[in-house]
Amino acid sequence: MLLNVIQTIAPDNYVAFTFFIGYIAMLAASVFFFVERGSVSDKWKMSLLVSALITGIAAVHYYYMRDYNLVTGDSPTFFRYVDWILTVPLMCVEFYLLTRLAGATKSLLWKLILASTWMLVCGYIGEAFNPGGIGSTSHSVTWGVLSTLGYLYILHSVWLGEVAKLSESSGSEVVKKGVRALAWFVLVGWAIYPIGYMCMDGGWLSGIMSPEKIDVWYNLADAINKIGFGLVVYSIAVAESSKDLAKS
Ligand SMILES: *C/C=C(C)/C=C/C=C(C)/C=C/C1=C(C)CCCC1(C)C
Repeated sequence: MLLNVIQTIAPDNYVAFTFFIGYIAMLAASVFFFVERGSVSDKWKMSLLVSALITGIAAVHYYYMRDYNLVTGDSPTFFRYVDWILTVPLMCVEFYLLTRLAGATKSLLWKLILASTWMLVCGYIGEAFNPGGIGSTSHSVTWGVLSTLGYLYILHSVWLGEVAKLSESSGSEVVKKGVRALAWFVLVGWAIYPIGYMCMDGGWLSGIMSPEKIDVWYNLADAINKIGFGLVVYSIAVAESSKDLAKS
């Protein structure tokens, strides 16, 4: 199976190659986060489980996306969005879990989940249902802007709003620094996606990147945002757990 895949990916096919390597990396990260649940204290196990789920769900999608791309040569837009709609709300769950001890409510969790779902549904309509041969700019821009509203809501919450305030009041330097690091992921790592979106046919930056390059770009973004994000959560969990241990 493995040999077969390597044989069918041409050496200059970076798109298929990054889908392939993305699959392995997500799978490895998932196993790592899952196993490491054993080395943190009970109240942090859930955070690591969610990290493992995020990369695990992505691994399954990467497996399909690689095949889809190899067979059709196209961008697996549908699988990509199915992946995002499952994994991005789980990243919102991570913010909730990190600030729960400082008093985060279920309503905060639902607001973040709703904003991320809105962002992705609008983005999918903008990408997948674009009428007209090479893509209509007004369609792409309208849905892109609507999607961005959801993005801005999350960005605001983690930098200045509820999530930021809760982490400030958590009384833990580790949580404060960790949430700030994750907020950087949302600001910089997540911004890679709307840039990719704008480079598509009909987008404001169309023509800058070929569709194949956009796939490589998205694959890179996913690796940073899913594995990197999970590693930050992991380091918070480990640091907080060692504090718990020192106390007991
Ligand atoms: C693991 C996957 C992640 C973190 C995906 C994040 C996706 C986004 C932040 C997408 C955002 C978009 C906009 C803000 C506007 C244009 C449409 C999107 C969906 C690409």
